[in-house]
Amino acid sequence: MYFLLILTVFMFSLNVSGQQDYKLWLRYDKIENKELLSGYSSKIKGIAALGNSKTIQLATEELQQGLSGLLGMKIEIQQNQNAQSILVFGSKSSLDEATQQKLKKEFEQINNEGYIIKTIGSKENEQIVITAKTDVGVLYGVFYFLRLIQTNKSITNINIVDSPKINIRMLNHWDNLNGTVERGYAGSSLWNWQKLPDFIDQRYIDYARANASIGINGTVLNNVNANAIILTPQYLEKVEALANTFRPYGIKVYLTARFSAPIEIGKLKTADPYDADVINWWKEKVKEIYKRIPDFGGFLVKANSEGQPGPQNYGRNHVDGANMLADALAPFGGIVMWRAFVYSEHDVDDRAKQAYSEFVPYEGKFRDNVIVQVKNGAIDFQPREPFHPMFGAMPKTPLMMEFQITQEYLGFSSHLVFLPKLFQEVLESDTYCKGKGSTVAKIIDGSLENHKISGIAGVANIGSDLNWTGHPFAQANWYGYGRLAWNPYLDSGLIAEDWLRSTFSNDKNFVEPIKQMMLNSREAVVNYMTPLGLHHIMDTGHHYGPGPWVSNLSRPEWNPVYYHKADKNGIGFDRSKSGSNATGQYASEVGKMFDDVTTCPEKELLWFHHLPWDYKLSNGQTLWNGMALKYQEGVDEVKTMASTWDKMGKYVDEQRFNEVKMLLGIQYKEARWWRDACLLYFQQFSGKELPQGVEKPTQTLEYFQSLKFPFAPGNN
Ligand code: BDP
Repeated sequence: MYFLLILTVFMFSLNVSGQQDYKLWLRYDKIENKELLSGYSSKIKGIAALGNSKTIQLATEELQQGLSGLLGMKIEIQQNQNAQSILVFGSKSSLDEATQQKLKKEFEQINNEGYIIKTIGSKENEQIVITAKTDVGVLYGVFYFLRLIQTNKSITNINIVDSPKINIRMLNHWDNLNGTVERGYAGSSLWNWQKLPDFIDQRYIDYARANASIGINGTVLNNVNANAIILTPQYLEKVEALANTFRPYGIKVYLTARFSAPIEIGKLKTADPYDADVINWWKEKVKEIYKRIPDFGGFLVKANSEGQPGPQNYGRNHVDGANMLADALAPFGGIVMWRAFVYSEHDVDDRAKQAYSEFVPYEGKFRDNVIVQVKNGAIDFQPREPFHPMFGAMPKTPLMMEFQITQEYLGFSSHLVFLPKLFQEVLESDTYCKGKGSTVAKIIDGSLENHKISGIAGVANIGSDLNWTGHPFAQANWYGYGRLAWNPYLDSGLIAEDWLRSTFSNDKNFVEPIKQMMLNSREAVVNYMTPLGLHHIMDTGHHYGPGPWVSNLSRPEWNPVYYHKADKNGIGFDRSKSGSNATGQYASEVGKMFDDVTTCPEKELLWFHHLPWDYKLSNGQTLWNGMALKYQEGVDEVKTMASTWDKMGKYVDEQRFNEVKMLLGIQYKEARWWRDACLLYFQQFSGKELPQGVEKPTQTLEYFQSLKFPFAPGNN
């Protein structure tokens, strides 16, 4: 009996502890503020659910579960639209004529995924209607409505008309068929290929629901370094099962296509995109996929990049490859997302210039259903990169942004870094391609050139960890990415606040300091890893920790020394006119600004310029002193983050409080590691003492250089 009791208590606590993180931002805890609570309750006496599709059923369950939790009372569902003080929801065609008429103007303003949330009726007979042109639009509206209550916003005389600004809002999973995740730091892949198609893990449903709640509508299931086996019938059956699971949540499935698949699984001798058998093989393959998955999204392709096969193996080019696949997909409405992440060890030109040099000449040559996927940054997802020069350089070609949500270069899942701040900086960058105001956001949402398709991709940070993302705060990066994919003009502060209120607490004394902590976290990581425009100085292979000294890799542009170019005379990569002239790839207003050392923003200084150690920064410090102080500033910020968090115990459950506390401890340790290792290494060239205010390194350079991490995660 005694044993049983202990066991039950233990199991309960295990269960609860697992759930704290697992629920993400969809917690629906009861509203604490009594006044607010009674206000909400008086407006929602019941729910009328109109329609009976699977999606409407899900929306109904979500509303019932959400409101029951938030309001602490059971909410009845009815099918009748005409009762009093109820929340009515359903798509346009399910509403009565009169309501449809009342919302005519609003319906004209939304697209197929948009929604309307509006208070209608007289004071005595008030109703809130959540509606849309499609059932998925209704589901998005339901999540939005729940968020309003979760974050304690008013629902009085509500009038919201909202549509996503980007069509394709996508997660890219770099998941391998063996269950590992390339650059994944949250456990293994969510997809259990072994048990699919017969076993549908609850995790898949929870994943789809979480994505729908932030408007994500596409998922690429497998790694860009693709395995052709995913395209065999054996695996397509499993993909189909996932597609069926995700469909009611408005999520389409996409796959990466290995260019050499016709050889590897098709038994052809070639994968030449001009070969008739190859063309036919892809046509048949696509037909086979659509037979199983009628709403299949299309292919994502990494070709002739980092050793992946591609059209160039046959003397063809990216357009040839992309268009061949596009032609196979076009009859079914599928698209090709062709990645522009290319650089070659045989090209002696600056790596930062290579994607532009290779792709811009293809302007206007891709089929209508091809979208070119451009990484954030011409190098590779660094803590800070200037916006990619391809944005603004190919007006006729829809370009898709690829952000990295998984923290390959930002401390894996042990560092708290709020990425929407980084994303916002990039989205707001002005390319000047059509004069002032031609921001990256306007290019990727298609508004600048009126493109028919527009897209955004985020390399997922999700895995099998109980908390999904490894770090409780990394959930905010998944969440924030989704919110920005829906509306790339959102402010990251607002996103942080919504996330905190939904995930932790609405208490101002918690929200304000922790929001600030999140917003500062991006600059902190830049400072303790790569201040003043430094980049790509992490250790190689696994990318864990600092490695500015690495110089022995076969490809020059894989070595950190290629990027910082530190020597006795100074540090930085000269990409100005006198150097690689990467600045020449930007519109002249932008190029000129970067080119001139006096107008180049200091945060990008060493990205574009090689400068002497005693170069004077705007604050009067020498470059060496200023750089060292920036490293220290980064470390200090992490210390501040940790002490801010330490005061939050009363607002957060013990489990999550302790997790974040321990992780901030790791981050502080690793921030010091970065500072010490980089400064000791660069000091060999500067020959100067560390300035006052910078802590003495805890170890020698030799010690840092001797560290090895053979089992660092994500490097399979
Ligand atoms: C680099 C990653 C590598 C990816 C590659 C890509 O280190 O694992 O395969 O990008 O995006 O950042 O293709």
